[in-house]
Amino acid sequence: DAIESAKRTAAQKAVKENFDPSATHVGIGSGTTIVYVVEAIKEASTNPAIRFVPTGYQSRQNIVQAGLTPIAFDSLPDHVMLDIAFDGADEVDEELNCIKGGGACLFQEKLVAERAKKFVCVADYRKMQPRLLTNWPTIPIEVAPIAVPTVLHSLRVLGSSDPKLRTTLLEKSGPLKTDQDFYIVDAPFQTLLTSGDVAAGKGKGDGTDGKWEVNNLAQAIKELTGVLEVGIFSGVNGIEAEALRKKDGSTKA
Ligand code: DER
Repeated sequence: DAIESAKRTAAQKAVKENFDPSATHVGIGSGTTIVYVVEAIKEASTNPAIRFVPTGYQSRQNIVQAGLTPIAFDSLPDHVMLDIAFDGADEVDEELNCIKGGGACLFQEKLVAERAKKFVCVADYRKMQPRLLTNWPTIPIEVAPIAVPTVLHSLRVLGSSDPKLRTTLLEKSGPLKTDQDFYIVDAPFQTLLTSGDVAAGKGKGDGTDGKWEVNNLAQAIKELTGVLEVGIFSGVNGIEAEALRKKDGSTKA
C-alpha cells in the first residue's frame, strides 16, 4: 500500500546515499521502516566481516532474520565508533529534531545513535512536520518503575497536560516494560518551538508561557530524578544530521 511503499522508498534512498559497503559496524534501530533499511543493506553489503548493532530485541531479530550478524552494543571494543547508524522516528521537524520512542526502544536507540559517526533517520512523508508534537502528541520517556508517580507529577509541573504510563492493552495487562525492565511514560506537551523559532522571537522556549523549545524541554525532563532517557533526538551527540539541503540552505529530512 502507499505507506509501505513510501517507507521502502525512504529506506532504499537512505541506504543508497549513505551506506558504504566497506563499513564494519552498522547500528540498526527499531520499528517497521527499519526493516526495509536492513533489506536494502543486505543487498548492498559485500563484507562478510560486517557487524550490526541492535537497539533492542526486535532490532536484533530483524538483523538475524535477514541472515546478518549482530554484535551486542556492550560487546563493542571500547575504541570502536560505528561507521553509521540507521533508525526510524515518530516525527521530525524542520531542524531534523526527532521524536523517538513509539516502539519503546529509545534508550538503546540513543546509545547506538551517539556511538555512530553518522546517524541517518529514515522517515516517510507522514513524519515530517514544521514542529514536533504537531502530529505525534506525546514525548516518550523511559522511567525507573519506582519513580513513576513522582516523574508524572514533575511532568505536570513542567506543563504536560496528562502524562500517562504506557500500557499494552492487547499483549499484557498492566504497564509495558522496556528491554531495560523500565516503564514508558508518554507526556503530551504543546507543539515544541525550534531553536529558529526562539531566535525569531516566537517565544522564550523555557515553558513559562506554556511553550517549550525542543532542547530546553528535553534537558528539563532528562534532569528529573528517575528518568533514564527522553525520546527527543536533536543533533545527536553534536553530529550534523544527514539532510537534503534545499537551495535556500534550509534542511529537510
Ligand atoms: O520507536 C522508535 O523511535 C522507532 O524508530 C519507531 O517509532 C519508528 O517506527 P516506524 O518506522 O514503524 O514508524
